[in-house]
Amino acid sequence: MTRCIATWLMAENGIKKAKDLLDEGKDSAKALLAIIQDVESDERFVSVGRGGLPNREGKVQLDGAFMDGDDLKFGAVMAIEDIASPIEVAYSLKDRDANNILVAKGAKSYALKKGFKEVDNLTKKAKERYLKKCQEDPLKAYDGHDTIGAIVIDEDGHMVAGTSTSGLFYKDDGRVGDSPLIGSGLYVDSEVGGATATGMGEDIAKGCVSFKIVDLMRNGKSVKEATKIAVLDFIARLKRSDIEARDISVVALAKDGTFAAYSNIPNFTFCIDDEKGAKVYRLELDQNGDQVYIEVDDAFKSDWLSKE
Ligand code: SD4
Repeated sequence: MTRCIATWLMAENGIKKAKDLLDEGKDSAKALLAIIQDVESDERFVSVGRGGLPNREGKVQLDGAFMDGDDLKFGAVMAIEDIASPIEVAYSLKDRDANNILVAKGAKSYALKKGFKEVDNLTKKAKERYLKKCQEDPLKAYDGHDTIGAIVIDEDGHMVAGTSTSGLFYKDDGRVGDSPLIGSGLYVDSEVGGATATGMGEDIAKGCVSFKIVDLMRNGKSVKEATKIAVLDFIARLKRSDIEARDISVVALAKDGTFAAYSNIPNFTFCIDDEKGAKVYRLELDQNGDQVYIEVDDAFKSDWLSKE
């Protein structure tokens, strides 16, 4: 059995590529990179990779992380500029004994020394989007940002997880969200399963939500229960401090291939490969707050893709 899951319907094409690679016998890391790089390089997706959402200063600063569930090694880059694929740089860092989280200038100079190409991530469209945003009043940082987060299991039971994002639109220079933080934006352990989050990083990071989901599974909860409990308990905890949780959405994959999603927003979508191929589902909650997955149709997809 092999399986891939990823946040948002933008992952559909990448999931197809990953499934083909897994069917050819390639390992989970190759498949995960295929999912995330497909999104990073597709300029229709304005919140990941090239053409990502600029910060307040008009710079595209990207975050990404890779985690290996067999040995728990990881690599991460934060606020990296002028590099097209943060996930690939993060992946290249994971086997280092030290110095495997790099930020900003240090991350870029490492990447250039490693042979990654310097590119201008502020595409014409990203610049136009930024200039329009500058004229809005009041300026609001939180808008139209979706992170690609993915988890893959290969035929050997080797699990990996990864994330890539430009983070919040119009964020402060140097701001980092949950996505490249191990335990918050992603976590995976091949002995148990993996989870990844998308939404408001400043909230998600307070609860180490991805680690929490894996921990609940480790302690006997099903993947469906774990995602629901982790998100709802965390929202309740924030409420006890008078904090209204902003967007939190998660997907998770157990080592047996079962999967789940949970969210506190409407129309959270995710992609999964099953026996019949890549599928895109929209999450709904029933009257008990339990997850129902509805396959999305082409009209929903084109509507979503046409939104900026
Ligand atoms: C962040 N969690 O930088 C990311 C943004 C995101 O859906 O995932 N948005 O906070």
